Amino acid sequence: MSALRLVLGDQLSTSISSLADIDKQSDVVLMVEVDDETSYVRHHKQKLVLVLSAMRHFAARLVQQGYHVDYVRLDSDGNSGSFDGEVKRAIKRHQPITLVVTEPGEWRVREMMDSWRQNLSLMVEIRNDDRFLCSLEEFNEWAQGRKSLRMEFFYRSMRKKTGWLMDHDKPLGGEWNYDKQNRKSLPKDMRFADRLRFDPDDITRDVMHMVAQRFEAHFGDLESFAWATTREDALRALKHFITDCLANFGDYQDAMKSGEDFLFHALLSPYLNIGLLDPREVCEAALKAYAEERAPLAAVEGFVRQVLGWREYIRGFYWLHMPGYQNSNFLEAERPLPAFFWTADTSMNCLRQSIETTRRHAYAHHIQRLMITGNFALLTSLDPAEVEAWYLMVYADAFEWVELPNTHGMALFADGGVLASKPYSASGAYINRMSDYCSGCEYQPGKKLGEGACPFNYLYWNFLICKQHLLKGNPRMGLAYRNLYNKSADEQQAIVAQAEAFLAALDQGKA
Ligand code: FAD
Ligand code: DLZ
Ligand code: SF4
Repeated sequence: MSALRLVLGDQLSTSISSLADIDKQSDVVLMVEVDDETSYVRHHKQKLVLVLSAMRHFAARLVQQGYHVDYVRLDSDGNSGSFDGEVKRAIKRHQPITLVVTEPGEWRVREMMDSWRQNLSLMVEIRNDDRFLCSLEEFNEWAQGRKSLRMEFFYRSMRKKTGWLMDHDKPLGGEWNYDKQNRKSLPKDMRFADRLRFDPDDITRDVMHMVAQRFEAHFGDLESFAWATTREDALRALKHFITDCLANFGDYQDAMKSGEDFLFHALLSPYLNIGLLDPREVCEAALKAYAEERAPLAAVEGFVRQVLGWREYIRGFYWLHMPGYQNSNFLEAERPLPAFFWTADTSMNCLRQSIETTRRHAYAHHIQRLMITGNFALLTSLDPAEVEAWYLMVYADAFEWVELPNTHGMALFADGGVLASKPYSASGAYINRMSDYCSGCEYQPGKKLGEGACPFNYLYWNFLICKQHLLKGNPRMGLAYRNLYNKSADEQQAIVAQAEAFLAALDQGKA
């Protein structure tokens, strides 16, 4: 045999670089289910089902196409439980001349692959992951010499590079970014499309059964699993989003509504991140809808910005700052994660809704992640490492390259502003404006202090007070601090007292 080609659980694309130039006669594709990966964090049950079922479907597809696939299941005899052990066992079985892999999405796996070059007695070829629209070399070049790495400038360079939504060298419609039009609140009588969900087939049901037994104690509902696990179904999900949701995506991107878990969001991140969809085809589908006048410019630009801008930027940013990016703790946050992040047992309705959605679907949309759970973690100084582990566990789309910058940098400002120019902190007024959560809550968003006051209100001001030694000098915090200093000393004292009482109760496990 000539080459062993390892394909990981988030590399499920037939165009993956490790399979380029494969010789179907003499090469073997190795895919392994291993305890290390299923257990390095206690993944949501649905994330486990998604990855393992998609791996099994992908392997079956390769076999159908005539590839020789060596597939090791979690319960296969002799499974060593790690990529390292399984690669070594497969080398013994197949005696290859080379091992070909595509670079992984996480630093810890990259380190392991690098060690194979030293430790394995065969040639190890680690290829670039060219499923992204910006290579790591290009990103590093863009980043070099810049004082700050703001996404907006990266995004503009990617628009120029791809020519997407461009009128020669100018942005189509005259603006680079239609974000200001993306903040509408939902009209009361808004109708939502029935979202396309997928019934589990035999392969998925088998995996669900295994996960129910083996990972019983992991967080999350299992029975409501309805993610696509094949490329064909992921393409159906893309078509459904473009046809039924994209036109409204921009306007209501920041909105939240009780009982509506998905609104007009794409629900495509799990498929993009494990390789069932390609970011280029996803953007091109949106651009086609614009060209055919099925979606307005602001919606299409808003969507392309997320995929071509944010997703590519976050990936380049992760690799630029690893290893060690997670070690900073700029805001000196040390509080343990409250138990209600697992149970949703809290009287704050916005948090309850966001955590219940997460439990039901291994999904919450961006504003729930950033401005509800993330904002709460920021304002209450939750330990970044604990919060990051939570985000990595509970979402079907969570892989460290994308989870860590979003959590550590964007939501928690734990890097002190390397990613974001200021903390995404907000009081109850913002949540009330963007959602209907407050009408179902025992607290009052308009009340700043005293009994029944929304905790986000006094926690917000308390955060500014407690962190002023760290944040006052930030030019983008000027207005917030001017508003704070307009408050009398008595009012500031009352804010701190109520926030301290809340935090003390939180520390005692009261939700
Ligand atoms: P939509 O809102 O419809 O957006 C379309 C696509 O744009 C997404 O599918 C996604 O691929 C991309 N995208 C949008 N925003 C981002 C972003 N900030 N970073 C990277 N890609 C983006 N996304 C993940 O894929 N995995 C994660 O582990 C993850 N963790 C997050 C943690 C926190 C604290 C925050 C604030 C955000 C996180 N995000 C993560 C980004 C974003 O919330 C999700 O990509 C999005 O909610 C996925 O749902 P959707 O497909 O319906 O996205
Ligand atoms: C997330 C995940 C899980 C749960 N299980 C596996 C697995 O058993 N085998 C595998 O190849 N990949 C799995 N993955 C995805 C890996 O964690 C991912 O490939 C690495 O973190 C690198 O990004
Ligand atoms: Fe959340 Fe405050 Fe609104 Fe309750 S009142 S839902 S705690 S923002």
